[in-house]
Amino acid sequence: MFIDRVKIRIEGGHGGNGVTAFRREKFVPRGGPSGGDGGRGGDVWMVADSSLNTLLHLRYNPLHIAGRGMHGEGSNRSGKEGAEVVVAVPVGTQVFDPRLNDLLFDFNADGQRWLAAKGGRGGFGNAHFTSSTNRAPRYHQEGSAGEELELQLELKLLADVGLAGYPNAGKSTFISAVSAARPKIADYPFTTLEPHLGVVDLGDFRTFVIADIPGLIEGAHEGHGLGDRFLRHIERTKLLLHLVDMSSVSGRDPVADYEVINRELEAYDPQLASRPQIVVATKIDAVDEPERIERLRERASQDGRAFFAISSVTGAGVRELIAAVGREVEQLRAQPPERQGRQADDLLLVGS
Ligand SMILES: Nc1nc2c(ncn2[C@@H]2O[C@H](COP(=O)(O)OP(=O)(O)OP(=O)(O)O)[C@@H](O)[C@H]2O)c(=O)[nH]1
Ligand SMILES: [Mg+2]
Repeated sequence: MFIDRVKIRIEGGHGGNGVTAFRREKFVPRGGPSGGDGGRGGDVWMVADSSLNTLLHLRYNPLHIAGRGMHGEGSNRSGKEGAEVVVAVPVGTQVFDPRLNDLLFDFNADGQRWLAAKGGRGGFGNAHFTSSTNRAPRYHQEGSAGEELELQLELKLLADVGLAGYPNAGKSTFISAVSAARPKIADYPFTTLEPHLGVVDLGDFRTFVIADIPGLIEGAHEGHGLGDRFLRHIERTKLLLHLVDMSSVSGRDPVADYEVINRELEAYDPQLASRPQIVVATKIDAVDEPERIERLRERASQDGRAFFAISSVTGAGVRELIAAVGREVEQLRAQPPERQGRQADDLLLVGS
């Protein structure tokens, strides 16, 4: 199961109570007030951890309460602070207030920490209230409750490049050929039921991340096929690779496929449709009529889009494509990030 949306509840630790106490010493008839303060409740922190890539661990563990502060003690001893709790989330997690739908925090770098709920204050002990007019206060404060809140977490995979295309277009085969990702590949539509990420290594420590998502079909924006809900995983990509099946046995018209998918992208989010797109003719090892490729090349150039023809099986054209994608990604990364949209009605579960 691939989970990318989860609600958690967090509570800062309760502060410890102050205490009322008086010194008792031999030969000192009336010791002064000596009640210590309660300890602060622990805080709840959230921290981005790049070794995680789902929110699944939180689905089964939605409640996170930091430790209570200890109560104060006599002899002016303060209570110990409550232990903090750290909730680890994948990089790319966004935190929303579920009541107002406000974005509270956006984890976009490994190791980023965010103070999500503060622990409660410890109460003062009676020693704290001693003054010239009240030398023997007989009261103390209770500790206060920590912050309590519900948080909606959403994970959008942070990929640079998104794959779009019909089911069976060869998306998963392509990502397997260029990265260590191993999504299932099969000769039937809707093999991929959940998003996969692959890291492509360009050498010299240069990498980019590709997201393979389930295929789209006509009417996906109305829920046909698996619908368009997986497109949210490529909403934040910088570049789309639009894969189109060229194989003669597919019996499909490449240009019509290309146009249908672009209409679905447009229906989902016009911004996504206007994102830089490279058109990729796939399975060229299985093409009997090369004019199919030429027609798509021409259609792509009408839209001012770069065009590549590849075979993930023989490797033809793959290196050239990856090099071009790498260059484009690096250029796009250098530009300021655009504003990110978000869907209000995202599904709770994504995947099988
Ligand atoms: N001959 C040939 N077959 C390919 C090539 N790439 C993919 N295929 C085959 O096409 C079929 C579909 O490939 P997938 O990679 O699963 O396609 P997909 O786009 O991920 O499909 P969904 O996950 O269903 O959307 C499989 O049988 C692959 O072996 C290629 O370059 N040449
Ligand atoms: Mg697939």
